Amino acid sequence: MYELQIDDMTCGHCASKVTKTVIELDATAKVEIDLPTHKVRVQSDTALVDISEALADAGYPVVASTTV
Ligand SMILES: [Cu+2]
Repeated sequence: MYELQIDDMTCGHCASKVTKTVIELDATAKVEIDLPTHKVRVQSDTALVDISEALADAGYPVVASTTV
């Protein structure tokens, strides 16, 4: 599981865009969003670097990430 910090994710629209971006990369991924802290938890076999790249391309750069 990855924990991503995405400061530019500020509303429900952003949250759904972030979720959609990850799901497009891995349809089996589980995405959990905590909007107040701008944190995203992702359960996926896709490499963290690929997820981060896709999110940056979608306009939501990952400012910090950890594998938990
Ligand atoms: Cu938004």
